[in-house]
Amino acid sequence: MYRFDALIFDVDGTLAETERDGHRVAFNTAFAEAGLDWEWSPGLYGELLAVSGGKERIRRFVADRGPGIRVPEDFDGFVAELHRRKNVHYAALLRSGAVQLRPGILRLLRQARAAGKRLAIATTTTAENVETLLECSEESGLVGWFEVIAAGDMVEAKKPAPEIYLLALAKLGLPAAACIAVEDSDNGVRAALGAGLRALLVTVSSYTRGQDFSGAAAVVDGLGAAGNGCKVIAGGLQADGQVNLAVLDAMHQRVYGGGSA
Ligand code: XBP
Ligand code: MG
Repeated sequence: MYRFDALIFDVDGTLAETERDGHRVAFNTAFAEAGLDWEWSPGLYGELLAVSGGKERIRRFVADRGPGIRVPEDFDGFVAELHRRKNVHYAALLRSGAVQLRPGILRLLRQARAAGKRLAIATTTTAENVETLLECSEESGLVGWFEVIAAGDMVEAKKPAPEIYLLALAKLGLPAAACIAVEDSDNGVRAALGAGLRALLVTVSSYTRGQDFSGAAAVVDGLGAAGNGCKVIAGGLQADGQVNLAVLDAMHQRVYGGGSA
């Protein structure tokens, strides 16, 4: 009944607010464990998020600190190990319940599944991190709902490059016009648009408020949940407090004017 075939979701900031109380805290724990005196405050972390990808973020931080900073000779190995330990701490945080799915996510996923829509993920983080996040939700077996998980180092260039979305589309075997993408950041918007995904909804997250989402079909402050309705920021959606499949279908129609190819 709806004229699109699949929903493709970003993860960090979109499925859940993972950054401040998840990845950031885990990075700091890994730094302390490695004997480094690095501390990423919530504010500094917001600036560092301009670089997507945890390993890439560490590299940028080191580069920005200039020649004064002492790093081991095997810099690649050092970054890889720090990042591996960060993800061990991140998984523990997820299992402790430090991060929840955003309001309305499960509602929309359940509706999509009931309507036979295909679900995919296109993320900068690792597949393991995605799986742990989904496994920690109240919906058991949620990870199995996603037919495609395009993640992390499966591609050479991370967002804002379009590669991860192109990979998700290739794995789905669908043209961009048959899909709706949901993102939370400017880097994500550029990646999705670069892959031709014009039916693109932005659900702004705590770190991305105020970013430039030009080109997105619509911008909301969330998907909305009972007693916690969403606000439409741009794009004129008739969401009436909650983004559901009918709202997304209307957005898709507006972008493609009736055809889906
Ligand atoms: C999210 C990211 C990720 C996470 C950490 O971007 O940039 O780097 O901060 O993930 P997006 P890793 O939401 O656009 O995918 O440390 O596992 O890379
Ligand atoms: Mg994101």
